Amino acid sequence: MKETNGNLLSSQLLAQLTEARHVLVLTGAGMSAESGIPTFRDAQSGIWGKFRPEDLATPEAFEANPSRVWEWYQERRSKVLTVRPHAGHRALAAIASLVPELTIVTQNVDGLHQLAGSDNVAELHGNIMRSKCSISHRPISAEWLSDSSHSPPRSPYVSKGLARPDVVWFGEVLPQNVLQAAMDSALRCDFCISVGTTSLVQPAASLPLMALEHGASLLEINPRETPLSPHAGQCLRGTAAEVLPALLAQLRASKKDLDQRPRL
Ligand code: BV8
Repeated sequence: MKETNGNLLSSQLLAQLTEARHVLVLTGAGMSAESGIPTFRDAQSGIWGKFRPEDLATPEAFEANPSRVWEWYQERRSKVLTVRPHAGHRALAAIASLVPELTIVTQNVDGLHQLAGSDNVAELHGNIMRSKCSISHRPISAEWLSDSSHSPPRSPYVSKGLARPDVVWFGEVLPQNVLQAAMDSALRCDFCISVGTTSLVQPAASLPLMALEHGASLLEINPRETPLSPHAGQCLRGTAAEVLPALLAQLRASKKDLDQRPRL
């Protein structure tokens, strides 16, 4: 593993990225940090300071106190509505136009990759802007929610059901179609980039290792070391909004260089 501060990909990894046919990018909460969304394990602020996210993002927490969990998500939703993608999100969307295939698999629930123009995005943990019935799991419209004075609103489908965020809580299985697509990408990709994740939450954290086991190159972008770091070909110790635009510039130059080489 080659650890470098700053933004420059090694010549070996740059060559592999330039020749890559399918790039898989796994993103975590650190990808959204510079858009102003606190990472999942950053200290919670305000009234939520006394709670750990892991203790709120569970079916048991919702069962025990639906209103507290609903209000936590309502506050996070209102934050998501105020933020925009940053240069790192836009760089990933631009890198996708330089390689034959790029898949983003995100643990984030904020929709920022799609807002930045990325279209091949697998939301492993759902999306905070969607709501569903706590029993039937059928989608509940924003209109239904806005007409309700309850917190959380009741479900329109099942009498004992409640509205809940359409996200995957700890202890819940991931949407199988999304997980299957993510695993297919991990098995097929030849270059994997892990950005802004502690690499602790499963099964997401296993994807870069699956890619590595199937011969892919592995790059980690994270200001701090993670359990994935020792397995990476290179770790760029910088932030998403700094490193990804620099990676885009390096790849553009390398692709141009490749195109100008005489065909033997
Ligand atoms: C499941 C949605 C079947 C909700 C989330 C195997 C081993 C051990 C445990 C398990 C296992 N299999 C299953 C489990 C249990 C559990 C789990 O993994 N627990 C962990 C804590 C050990 N997994 C599950 O329950 C999953 N379900 O597997 O079902 C099953 C069930 C039970 C038992 C067995 C099998 C469901 C997991 C999904 C949980 N839902 N989110 C919501 O958002 O409210 S996960 C949540 O954590 C977020 O999605 C978040 O993205 C994710 C992961 O955290 P990170 O993204 O890494 O974020 P974090 O804040 O931790 O770190 C930020 C990182 O960014 C840091 O590294 C930091 O250095 C870096 N950073 C900071 N700033 C920047 C930056 N990087 C770049 N630029 C910056 N500017």
